[in-house]
Amino acid sequence: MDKLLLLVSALASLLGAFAHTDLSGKVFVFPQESSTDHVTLTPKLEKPLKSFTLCFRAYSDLSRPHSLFSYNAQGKDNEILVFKERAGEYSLHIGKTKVTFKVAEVFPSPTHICVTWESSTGIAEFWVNGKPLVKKGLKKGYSVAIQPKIVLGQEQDSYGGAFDVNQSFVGEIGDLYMWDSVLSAQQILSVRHGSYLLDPNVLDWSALDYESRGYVVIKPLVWD
Ligand SMILES: *[C@@H]1O[C@H](CO)[C@@H](O)[C@H](O)[C@H]1NC(C)=O
Ligand SMILES: [Ca+2]
Repeated sequence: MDKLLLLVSALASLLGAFAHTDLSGKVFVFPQESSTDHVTLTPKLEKPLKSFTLCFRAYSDLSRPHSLFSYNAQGKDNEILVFKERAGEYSLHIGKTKVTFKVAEVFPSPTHICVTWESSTGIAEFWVNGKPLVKKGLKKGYSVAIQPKIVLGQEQDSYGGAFDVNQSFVGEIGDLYMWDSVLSAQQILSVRHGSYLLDPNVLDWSALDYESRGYVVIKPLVWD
């Protein structure tokens, strides 16, 4: 009996460690500024990324610069970084190179963001609330390294750490999905309206493998 209990609890903790959680209709709330509170996401990635689409919703009233999505590979800072510089200005970093995107926006307001990039042309698209911003180009021919640390809530300057309180995220993030391809305009609009029929094969909010540290709370999504 004791052995059985032991086995059951060992199995349960194993399942717990590898659990995929369905966070549909929920957000991570980062309620307080810190240099520690964050969530680490584990993606499904087997080969370097030659293209990707990343979509998520964010709601924050921070007016200072802050990180929205920080993807570092071993020895490679800002392999992918989605960053908000100020109201109306976002930046995308790939392989440490940066481009900026400007948008007329009401601040603060809930935003749905999609970012796409393809190595073959280097073209990056940035969509805010279903509106495509002016395309930019960076890192043509590059491949994004795998085995990343993907962090929400903080901006990494090392592999999984070296956070800066002044770049931390305070607010709510949800509906985060990532594909290893560039979605079409029509697909991006359908994602914005909550259709995730297109299998998000890198990160899937409805089957999320994550670990949270510090003051991070899961709550229902009450805005969109
Ligand atoms: C963060 O910003 C504050 C106010 O500007 C400044 O005093 C502080 O040194 C900064 N902290 C870090 C770690 O950069
Ligand atoms: Ca960084």
